[in-house]
Amino acid sequence: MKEAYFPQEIEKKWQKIWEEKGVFRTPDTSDKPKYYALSMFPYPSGKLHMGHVRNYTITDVIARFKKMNGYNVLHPMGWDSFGLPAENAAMKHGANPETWTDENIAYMTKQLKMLGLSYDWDREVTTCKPDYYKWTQWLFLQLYKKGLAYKKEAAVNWCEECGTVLANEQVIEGKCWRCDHVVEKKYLSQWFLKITDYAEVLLEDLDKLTGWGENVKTMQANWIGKSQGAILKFKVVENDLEVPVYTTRPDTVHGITYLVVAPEYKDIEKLTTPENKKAVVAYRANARKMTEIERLSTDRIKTGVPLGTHCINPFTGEKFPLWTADYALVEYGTGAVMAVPAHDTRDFDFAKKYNLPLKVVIQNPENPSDCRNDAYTEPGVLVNSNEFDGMSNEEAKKAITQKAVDGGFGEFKTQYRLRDWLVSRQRYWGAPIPVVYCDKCGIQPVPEDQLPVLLPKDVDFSVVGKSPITTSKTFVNTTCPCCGGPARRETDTMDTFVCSSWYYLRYSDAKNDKMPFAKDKVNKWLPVDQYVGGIEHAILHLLYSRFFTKALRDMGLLDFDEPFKNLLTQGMVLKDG
Ligand code: HQ5
Ligand code: ZN
Repeated sequence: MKEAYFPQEIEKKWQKIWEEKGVFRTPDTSDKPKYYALSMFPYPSGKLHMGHVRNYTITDVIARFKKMNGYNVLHPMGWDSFGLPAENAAMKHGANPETWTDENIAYMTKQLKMLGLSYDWDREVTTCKPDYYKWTQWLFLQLYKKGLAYKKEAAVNWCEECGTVLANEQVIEGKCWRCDHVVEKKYLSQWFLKITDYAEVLLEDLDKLTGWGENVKTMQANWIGKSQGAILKFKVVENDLEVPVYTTRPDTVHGITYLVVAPEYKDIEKLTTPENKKAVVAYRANARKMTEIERLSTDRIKTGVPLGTHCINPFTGEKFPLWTADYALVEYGTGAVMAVPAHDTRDFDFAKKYNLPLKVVIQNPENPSDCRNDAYTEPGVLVNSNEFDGMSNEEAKKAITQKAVDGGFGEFKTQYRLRDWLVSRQRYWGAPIPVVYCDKCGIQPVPEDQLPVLLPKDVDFSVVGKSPITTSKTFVNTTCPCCGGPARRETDTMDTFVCSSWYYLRYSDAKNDKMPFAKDKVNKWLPVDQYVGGIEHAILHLLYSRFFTKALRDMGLLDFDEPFKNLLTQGMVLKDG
């Protein structure tokens, strides 16, 4: 039986030889053309999952194939080792997240090596190590200096189970992406990255990504959610306030029969008459308890209450009532919507329920007497719209907005659904946000030569309801880099997705201790020629990384527009699916 294949012997033998000869080490300089094959690096959650094995085998096959075809192949591996999963698991096992993470990395490394995957282990990156997170913090400071990182008080997504806030992208159908707990709204002061500055170019450049599947591009385009519309301003009859609304249907403006503001609308108290106050206050209290998913659900019966005040339609001079209803969301547009029940399904349902009038302004060309039992939302010709009668509604969108511009009561407005990326987390196991607070000087970035801001080790992991980092006796109190007086360190840490937004750049120069990476090396190796990973990151990691690449390009740190030339989303291996 000499020819039999004994994997235990032959694989060990060759893996040892590969390791000794360093056959998978990638030189930075070579006559061969470069090829960068990358897998999404794992969370060191314990043991490799078969899903990892599939993902990493696909990339390994590609890397070996390219190597045999004469390419200088970069095929690295590392660890996405900060974040809630590690901290939660560590707490569950009564361990410290660092020890727990280190043990998992050691175990999973052994497993990856047993699989014989062709990695250049010299370029390994581990995001929870100070030699890596120093640069995550440094990049945060560069974003801060550019005005792309800022702190603001906002209604944010809160997961009680995880004890932290979440980014919009981490809320999946109203629930936490990690633990499935229902997400609530809370008012907190948090750090954001200004991804919205890049909304237009993130959308436009999707066209350049010919090596990506249409599904991922469509998901990103929908998430960015560009819409072309108008802001129209309505004067209030009872006082001198104005209510601006954002609409994508300015062509229907002559059909407005009421106006709705969100229960959280900033001027709502001033817009409520004394007689209506009691009902409005009760309605708002109830809305606060509802989740966004409940509020937007299409099968829920819409509710609302009148405020008692009125607005004037500047196009017709007509007076119509103001209502509050929870189908208007304060974060979208201006927090107020003009209601045109004849041509909007939600408005139609609401108007039916509360006996509000309906005025047809777009005619269905096939059935001119339509619009009695349902909203007509298709294109058509304007009627009951003064000088715009007979115009096609697409044409009218422009003409009507132009009239508002000329009359000083409106403007053209492009809007995006994308919100800024909330990156602060009230948790221990993450890169500390490198800022301090001084009573005299306010928010002060930590000077670059004082990085990294190390995670403290003297913490109590058994605390509930607050971040373990706040229990450190050595961490919080510090001195102000500006005036030298006493100051407090930021105790929030960064979302793990900040760490993974630039790891693929670090592999090009993994040991650099002067910079996150040298410009010539990053320009040589990037973009990634083939990226392989799960579809679950379509609008999380893959959008954040595109944003980071563009922001770093604009800072002059690199010279390419897109990080991942070809993308293969392999789908997830799941227990019961
Ligand atoms: C799979 C499974 C499990 C995993 N660290 C992040 C991450 O998702 C990636 C960062 C770039 C943001 C696949 C998964 C992903 C890879 C690593 N996988 N089936 N880490 N049951 O450990 O296919 O889609 O969860 O591409 O393994 O997954 S991870
Ligand atoms: Zn100071």
